[in-house]
Amino acid sequence: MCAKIRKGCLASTCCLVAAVIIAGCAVRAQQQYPTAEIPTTEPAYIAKVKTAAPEQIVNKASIVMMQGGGKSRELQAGSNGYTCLISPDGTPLCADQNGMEWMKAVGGKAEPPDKIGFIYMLAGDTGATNHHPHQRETRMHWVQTGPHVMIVGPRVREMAGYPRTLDVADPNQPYVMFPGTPYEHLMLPTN
Ligand SMILES: [Cu+2]
Repeated sequence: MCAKIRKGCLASTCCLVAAVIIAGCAVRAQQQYPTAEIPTTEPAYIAKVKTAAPEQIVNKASIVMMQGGGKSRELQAGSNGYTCLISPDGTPLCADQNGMEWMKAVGGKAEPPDKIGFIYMLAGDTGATNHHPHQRETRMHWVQTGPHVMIVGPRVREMAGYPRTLDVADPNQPYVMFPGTPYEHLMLPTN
């Protein structure tokens, strides 16, 4: 809708109403991405985690807070097989068991297990360098994605027909992140 209004505004006489709506669009555009902050208090941490997945999933998931030295503390015990947390880059997420194994492999620079995993990131992410997960500081091939889910694991390569370019043309459409690396996975926008 925002793009449509902007187009119409350029094509005709630009009015104050359209300007106000466009300003509103800009605010919403910023809100589709989470901040890099990792809250240090439990209530704030849990509140941010809750933006990662549907309420009924988070309510029955294990919620963990990363501590120093690769340790984590469980803030909520889970019963549905999902684990929710805030990643070191500030992105809140909920992952199934295989999704967690995959993320540990990425974090530990290890080969991911030959499994398929699923991860919710319904708050969007804080951005990534699409050529490699361990070279984020280069800001090369930078891509930031709004609310999405991810299918991860080496077997995702069997899902054909998704763009595999380093520079993502449109992150509002499904695409492959980290193409050609052991960590390539599918990014599927949800709105
Ligand atoms: Cu993601």
